[in-house]
Amino acid sequence: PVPKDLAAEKGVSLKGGEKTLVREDPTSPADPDRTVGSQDEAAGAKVLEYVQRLPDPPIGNMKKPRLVSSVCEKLSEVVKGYAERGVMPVTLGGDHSLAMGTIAGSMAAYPEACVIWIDAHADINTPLTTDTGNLHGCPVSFLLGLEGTDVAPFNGWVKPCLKPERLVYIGLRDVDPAEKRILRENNIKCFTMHDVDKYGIGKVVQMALAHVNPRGERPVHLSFDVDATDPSVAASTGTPVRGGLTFREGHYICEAIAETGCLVALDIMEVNPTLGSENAVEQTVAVGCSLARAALGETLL
Ligand code: DIR
Ligand code: MN
Ligand code: MN
Ligand code: MN
Repeated sequence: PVPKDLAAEKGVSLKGGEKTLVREDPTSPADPDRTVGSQDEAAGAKVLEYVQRLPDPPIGNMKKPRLVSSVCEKLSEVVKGYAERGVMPVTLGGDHSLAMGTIAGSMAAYPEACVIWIDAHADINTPLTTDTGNLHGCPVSFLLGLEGTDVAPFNGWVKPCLKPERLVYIGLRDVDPAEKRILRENNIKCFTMHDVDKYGIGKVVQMALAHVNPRGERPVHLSFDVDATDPSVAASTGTPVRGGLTFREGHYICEAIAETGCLVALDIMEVNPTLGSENAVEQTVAVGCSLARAALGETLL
């Protein structure tokens, strides 16, 4: 369950309901709502299976736009459903384009939420600026509603839901020229690896939180791309970049956010078990799980 004070403050209620936030464990057999998520997930799996079989030629530069859009739309509904019930959605992925869905879902349940994006990359290309056409390089631009993002199939469901001042990055070290321009023009706060070296991770996280959540009253969505960590820490990922966060720096970020008591949603992204040696896969999966546990407060006393 999300922190009680946050949940109570939002006063979220179930659809059509007199019932307010479920604070107990919603997976308990006594809870009549326990199947809601799994029904959604089953439907989501069917959507994925169906859409994967459809031809999905590029639209402009975007690769697999229909597949990505359908999966993210379904995911946003599942995440929103959990968040509205006061349960913390933890999404383990997977392509970071999925954050379009998870953050859309979080923002629907908690419009005042802020986003902390941990990544080697800014993932803020638009359909007009992307060179690779990979949508995992673009999710942030859709959430912000930047120029060029009002395109099918995404404009069928993604609405601009995130303000640039509610977003902060940590770990950046591979940002495209067009992305740098977008970050500058929108005045988005970024802590690169240079800043981590300069200030240390403790100060960086403190400054990042002071930027997006100065009074500690906003719900926090943490979107953690494992490629933010160094390839020696998490190698089985699609676009590794040397010079990343250490194992401890990655965990420190998660712990410090857990400590705020404001975390309402978590993504651990870009763990790809089809890449790298068996050892690399085992280590990357273990690191992903460990980061998730740290964000949920496991390592705090
Ligand atoms: C590059 C790489 N900026 C792109 N981005 C990655 O494809 O748009 N993002 N790898 O995760
Ligand atoms: Mn990413
Ligand atoms: Mn990345
Ligand atoms: Mn990526």
